[in-house]
Amino acid sequence: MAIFSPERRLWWKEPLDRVELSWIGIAFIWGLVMFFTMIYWHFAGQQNLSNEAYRISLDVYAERAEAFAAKYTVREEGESGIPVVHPPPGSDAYIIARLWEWWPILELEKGKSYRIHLSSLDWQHGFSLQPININLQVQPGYEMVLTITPEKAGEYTIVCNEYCGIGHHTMVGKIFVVE
Ligand SMILES: [Cu+2]
Repeated sequence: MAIFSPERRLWWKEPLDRVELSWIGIAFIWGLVMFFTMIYWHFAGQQNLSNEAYRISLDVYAERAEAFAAKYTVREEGESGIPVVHPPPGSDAYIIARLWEWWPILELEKGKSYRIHLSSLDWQHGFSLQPININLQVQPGYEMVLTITPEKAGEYTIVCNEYCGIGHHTMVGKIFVVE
């Protein structure tokens, strides 16, 4: 403990000890390794989505999503009558995040790719697709576009993973993947 001044007052001018220098070297190299791993993992890790993002106004996004749903709705689901939309393979699909729902429900075909557009009409929500664990922040004014090819048929759940108010826990959506 440095209660008393060091005996040799100019201790900071002394050469680095070998051990100290080694640790600085190890920490520096490890920092570099982690930095480049971050870049490498973006491509190799199959964990991050190489997504696209565009600025878009709320009105334009709402209009496109509603037109999309009006065009491809095949049925309605649940008490709230939320539309189930089945877009043609290879096309663009829209999901609106808002207090407190993911609208509409998508029905996609297995093995076909789609461009999924995501945006919020109020404030920040978190898109979390379960159980495959794809996570994206959803912001008003920006649309995130992800190109996906579902590999397994079944029912997927979208949960909101950014706290967005009193109904946050009820903000659950669905994507069906059919054969
Ligand atoms: Cu939310």
